[in-house]
Order: sequence, then C-alpha cells, then structure tokens
Amino acid sequence: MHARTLCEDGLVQPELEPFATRVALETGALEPERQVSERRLGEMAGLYAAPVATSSTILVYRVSTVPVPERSSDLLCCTTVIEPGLVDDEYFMTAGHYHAMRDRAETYLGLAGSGLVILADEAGRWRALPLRAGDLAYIPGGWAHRTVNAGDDQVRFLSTWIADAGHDYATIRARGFPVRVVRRAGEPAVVENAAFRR
Ligand code: S6P
Ligand code: ZN
Repeated sequence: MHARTLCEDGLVQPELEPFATRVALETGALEPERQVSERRLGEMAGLYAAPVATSSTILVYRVSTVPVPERSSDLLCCTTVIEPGLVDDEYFMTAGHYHAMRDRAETYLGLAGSGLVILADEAGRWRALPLRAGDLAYIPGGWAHRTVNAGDDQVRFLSTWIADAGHDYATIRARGFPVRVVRRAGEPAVVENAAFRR
C-alpha cells in the first residue's frame, strides 16, 4: 500500500500538484503532449485472422498518455486514436489486453467515430459495447478489452484506469478473443473467432 504523508495535525499532505491537460477533441491529441506511442500494422501480425507483413508500417493507432505515478492511488488517462481500415475483412483494432492486476477497472469515453469495445473474460464469455461520441464504456476488473474501429472515420476515445493495473498482452496474443469484428455486406458483424483458445 502506498502511504500518504500525514502532517502533525493528522491531515493528508498531497504529493502531487493538481494539473490540467487539454484533450483536442478534433484530433485526440493531448496538449501538452508528453508520452505518445504508435502501433503499426506489422507489429500486429498474428492478431488479425489474415496474414500481415511484419514489415508493414501502416499506422493503425496512436496512444497519448498523461504520465502519473503507477500506483493504486493515482489514475492514468490516455487518448487512443484508431485509424479506419481493414485487414482483409477485419476492421482495424487495438492489440487488446487484460490488466496485469486482473481486478483493476477502467472507463472509456467515446469522443468520435463508430467503435466497438470487445470484452472477454478468462472463462471465454464475451461482450460488445458501442463506443461513439458520448458513450461511456465501463470495463470491470477481469475483462480483457480490445477496441475496434467499425466505421469509415477515426475512432477517438479517452480512457481512465487505476494506475498500477499494468498490461498483460501475452494472454491475448496466445489465446485471441472469442470473437472478431468483420465487414459483411458493408456493415460490421461480430463473428466467432475460429482461432480462439480458451
Ligand atoms: C489502457 C487502456 C487503453 C489502451 C489503448 C491501446 O489500459 O485500455 O488506453 O492501452 O487503447 O490498446 P492496447 O490494447 O494496445 O493497449
Ligand atoms: Zn486497459
């Protein structure tokens, strides 16, 4: 547990200064921008049903983070911007993960675009939540999560989670999600993932 400093009078001594960050709604960028990572298609080989060239530099998504101490008393926030696109008939998506500390919850607030959050638990149950501007998706502990861009424009969203959660990508890479989101007759469809391993 992270101890707070107590003053002699018993009051909690704050450790951090309050601060403001601007979310540019029209781009998903943070102002000021401090920590940005980009996921390119080649790094996602094996996550899509269709083969992907590991050399592909096509940008799939970008994550901008507000850095804070990674402890249970703080909240991490970031924006994610997923480009529109398809790999064969499968929509562009995030890699997806469980939190390393499985009980850590998270919220996503949709800012733009037409997304779907795919969730799965370790028993193989799955759920799909809409993520458009104004949608708040609540991701309880124990649910792996992946966001899919099921539209023709960027999907942008803000996530907030308990800062010591950590990320377990390996389990998803090994097992996949029970479902995939594909384009059928021009519309998104959630279909069984034949490669899923419980
Ligand atoms: C973090 C949260 C999101 C994702 C981001 C990219 O816990 O769920 O900020 O990190 O959307 O997805 P991924 O699966 O590559 O981390
Ligand atoms: Zn997460």
